Amino acid sequence: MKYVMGRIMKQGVLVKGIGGFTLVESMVALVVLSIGVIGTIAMCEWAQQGLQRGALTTTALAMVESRMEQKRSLPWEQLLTDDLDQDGTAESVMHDDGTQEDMTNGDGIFTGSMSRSNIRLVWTVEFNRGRQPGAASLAIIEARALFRVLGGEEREVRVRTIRANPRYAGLPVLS
Ligand SMILES: [Ca+2]
Ligand SMILES: [Ca+2]
Repeated sequence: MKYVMGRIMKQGVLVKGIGGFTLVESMVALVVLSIGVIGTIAMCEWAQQGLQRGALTTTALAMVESRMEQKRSLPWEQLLTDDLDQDGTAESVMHDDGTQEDMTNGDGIFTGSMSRSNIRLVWTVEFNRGRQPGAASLAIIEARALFRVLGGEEREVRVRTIRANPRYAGLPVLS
C-alpha cells in the first residue's frame, strides 16, 4: 500500500512539473469516465429488469396456485365452472370449442382464461373418460400464466395436477 501511494505521489509531482493535464489526457479521462457511467446505467437497467421479472413471476405463480386451489376445492361435478369474481357463484364455464386459448375444438380439453396485472392466465381440464365430469375417474388440471418482461421477452409459469373423482376413489360424495 505504501509503495502504491508513493508512486501516485511521484506521478502527481511529475504531472504538476510539466504544467497540468494535456487536452488528450483530459479527453482520455472523459472517455474512461463515460464508459464507467454507461456501464453503471446498463447495470441499473439490468437490475431493474431482474426486479420486474421477479415481481411478475411471483404474481404469476400466485395466480396459478390460486386457480389450482380453486379447482381442487370445487365439487367434482362443477369442475368445469369458475367463480372468477369470487362472489360465491360460478359465472364462467370452461369451453372446448377451439376459440381463444382452447387449442382444438372438441378434443376433450376444456379451457378457461382471464387477464390481470398484465398477466394472462389460462387453465385447462381434461377428463380421462368422456367429456362429462361424472363419467371420468380422473381429471388433469393445468394452469399457466404468461407475461412479458421488460425487454419484450415472454415467460411462462405452469403448474399441473391430477385430481381423482371422489365417487371412483370410494370417498363419500357431498352433494
Ligand atoms: Ca361469481
Ligand atoms: Ca379443446
